Amino acid sequence: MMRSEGGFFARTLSILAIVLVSGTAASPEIAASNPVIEIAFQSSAPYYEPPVAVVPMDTPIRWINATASHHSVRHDACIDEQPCPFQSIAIPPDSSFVVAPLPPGRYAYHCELHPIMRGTLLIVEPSSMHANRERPD
Ligand SMILES: [Cu+2]
Repeated sequence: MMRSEGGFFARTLSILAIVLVSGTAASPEIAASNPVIEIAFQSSAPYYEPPVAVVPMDTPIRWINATASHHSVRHDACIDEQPCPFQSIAIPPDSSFVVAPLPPGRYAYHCELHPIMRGTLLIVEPSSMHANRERPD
């Protein structure tokens, strides 16, 4: 009996430890009620980290430039005369760029200054992050 209670407390403590670690990783300036997906510019491949970001549809996206160069974020459709979901100016070092929440879909984007830099946003409905509702019978 004592041993099983000890096991319970050990498991509870390890769960608390995980919560504390993830809480420390988040910036205290970003309240838990307003999560932001963060993507980092990089000077070498894959250039955007993560290169494919899976984002819940109600979540803003922030690109952070910690490199020594200017970079930008431009949706691929903005090159043509198609609707342009998002496009930044050249983002200086130590600056960031935020896009408001987007409708679900796949958004391929690039850096206007360095066309080799390519990334993708996968905007998903929150339910599809947990369960597959389209499972066939
Ligand atoms: Cu760039």
